[in-house]
Amino acid sequence: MVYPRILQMTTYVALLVVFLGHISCSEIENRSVSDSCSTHTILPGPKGDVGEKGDPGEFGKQGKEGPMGSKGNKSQVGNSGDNGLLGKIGPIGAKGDKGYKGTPGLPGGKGKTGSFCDCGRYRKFVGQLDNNVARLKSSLMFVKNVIAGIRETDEKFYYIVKEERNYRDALTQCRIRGGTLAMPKDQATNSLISDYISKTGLFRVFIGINDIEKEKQYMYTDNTPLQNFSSWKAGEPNDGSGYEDCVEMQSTGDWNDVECNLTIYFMCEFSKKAK
Ligand code: GN1
Ligand code: CA
Repeated sequence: MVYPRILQMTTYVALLVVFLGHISCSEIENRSVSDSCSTHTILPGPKGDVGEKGDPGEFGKQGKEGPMGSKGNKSQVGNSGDNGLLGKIGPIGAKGDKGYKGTPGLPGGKGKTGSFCDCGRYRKFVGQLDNNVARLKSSLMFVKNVIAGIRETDEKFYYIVKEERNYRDALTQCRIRGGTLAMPKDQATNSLISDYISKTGLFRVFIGINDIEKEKQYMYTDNTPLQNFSSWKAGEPNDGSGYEDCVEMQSTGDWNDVECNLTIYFMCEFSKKAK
């Protein structure tokens, strides 16, 4: 690339010499000093030697930013990450199937020699016990019903105290004995008590009902109100004297309100439950 350029420059120099030659001859002709120009043809000299190699050029300007390169190839698989956090506890699984039956255990040691059972004697003894229990029950029944003259249900004993007392004293006497005035709360109990009164040859006894706290609001002595049951005589309670706040039961089973200061026999009841 350098040599053609040098040749080109050499050609320019030769042409310049020819041109100058013409100029000088014209000037000479104009001055008429010499005729050598008109008589001598100036020929180009021989081709010069190749010039020295030029100095390196300056650094060129920075080129424009090239277009975006194409997508690179997929790289290698990365290293494994760190272990994740422990997950939440899952729901309770379904019940497993029943396991197989285990193998039988080893036989136990030989037992001690048994003693002779005199079963006949035991049977006889038990039979005698049964007889004694029956006789005791009979005796107890006699004492309760004839001597003491009491009545009972599965839950309670009832006892008529043949002492004439007003209502408050009657209640106190029952409590001293460990009970309270009788509280008939259903027809069966009411009938048992009325039968007891009539069989004893009595007409009336105090029972544990009154409206002392509030007129017409009858309460049992355990501070519970009358609920689904009552056995008032026709026309009662009438608060006849204006002071009839306590209740008697008559031999018919009917109830009547009477004055609390009336002194009559009374019926106590006792719970069979251990306190
Ligand atoms: C009795 O005795 P008399 O009739 O005044 C009874 C009242 C009854 C009334 C019914 C102490 O009163 O409680 O409601 O009969 N008083 C006594 O007629 O027994
Ligand atoms: Ca009355």
